[in-house]
Amino acid sequence: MKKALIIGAAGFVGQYLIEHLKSLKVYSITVTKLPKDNLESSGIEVFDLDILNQNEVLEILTKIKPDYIFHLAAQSSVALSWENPNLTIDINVKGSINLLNAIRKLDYKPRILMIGSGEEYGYAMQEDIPIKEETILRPGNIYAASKVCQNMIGKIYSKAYDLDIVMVRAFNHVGPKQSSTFVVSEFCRQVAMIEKGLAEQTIKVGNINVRRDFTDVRDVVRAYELLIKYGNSGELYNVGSGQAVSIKNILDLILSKSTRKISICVDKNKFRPADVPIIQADISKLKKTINWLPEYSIERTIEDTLNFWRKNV
Ligand code: A2R
Repeated sequence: MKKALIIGAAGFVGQYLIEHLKSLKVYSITVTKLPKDNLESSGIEVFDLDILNQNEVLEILTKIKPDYIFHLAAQSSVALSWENPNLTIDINVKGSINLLNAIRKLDYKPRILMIGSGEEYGYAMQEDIPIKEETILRPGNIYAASKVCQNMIGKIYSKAYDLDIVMVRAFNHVGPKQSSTFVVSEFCRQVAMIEKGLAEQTIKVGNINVRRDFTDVRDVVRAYELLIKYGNSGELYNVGSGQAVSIKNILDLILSKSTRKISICVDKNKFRPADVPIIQADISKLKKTINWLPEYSIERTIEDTLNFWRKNV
């Protein structure tokens, strides 16, 4: 049985990855979470770990000796990255360096999957859409810049120290249980509140003209498990649906599933200092390497996310 370690497992993706690995029945699973986080899951070993603590990182790796490490720990919010750039750089860049330095000290080579972001491409040229892995990076926010840096360091460490690293640029992922700091989850939450009579029948939106590439989190974790097994060492893969949908289209879809008539109100406070107009992945490299395609339609994802909030507001 392979030993899988998930770092940052209490987050959105981590919880789905745990369930996916369990369902495959070929892994012994260890996960880490921050002390303040809750993580309920039977049949797995759970440790507290702040990735900023270099000694703790080495201790856990030495103890577990994982074959595979899924590095999910991050400050993952673009909005928060504007408010707190230092924290974003600390966790995403310094945290990743702590992990890679600890791996260098081991007497064997685990394989690590490092998760970057489609945001790294930023202001891609029209002719670069859909975006291939080798496209020039033009990050448009602090979170994106931190992930560019993380993946560059991953590439450098893999070459310089011969570490077994596979890197990902994950485009927007969505699904039930996602924090409402992310747009699709927030719209579903607002609709669920309205349906329960807990909010006015108006939904507040920011810039809904931008187009993004959305993938269901359950498809994303399937891709991660295949990539850690079959991805090429030192290489980077886009993980997305390959389609770009406007936030407005998503909102229309959510509203069409609501039992109430809801109006839209543009709230300038929800606009970001800068917004990239379109992000869409070219996923041919991913498809060729792991023979993967998304299985969840955007309609299904929205329905499940809306139902999650209907039960949880
Ligand atoms: O801040 P929290 O309590 O949500 O904890 C997050 C955790 N985390 C840390 N773990 C260890 N040491 C730290 N210093 C530290 N700071 C934060 O990482 C959270 O539980 C987890 C990241 O999960 P999410 O924010 O829910 O991100 P998600 O959507 O699961 O994305 C996974 C990866 C990230 O690298 C994203 O940047 C990328 O996929 O899109």
